[in-house]
Amino acid sequence: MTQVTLSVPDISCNHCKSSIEGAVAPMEGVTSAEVTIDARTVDVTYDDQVVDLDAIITAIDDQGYEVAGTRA
Ligand SMILES: [Cu+2]
Repeated sequence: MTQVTLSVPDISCNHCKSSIEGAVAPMEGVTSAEVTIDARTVDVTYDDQVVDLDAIITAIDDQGYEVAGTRA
């Protein structure tokens, strides 16, 4: 399993949280997706044999949120 923390500066409220979690969590290969509103981050755990990070970033992008970067 791969764990990544994505920085998404436009996260501001519970709506953002549910939009992003609702888009990423159901993806094939994603084990968990959790938005921390205060930190404006998305913690994602995924199987990189099944889904790649670009696809996860695209899914967040499709919800209208730009991923500014990753944190280790
Ligand atoms: Cu919001």
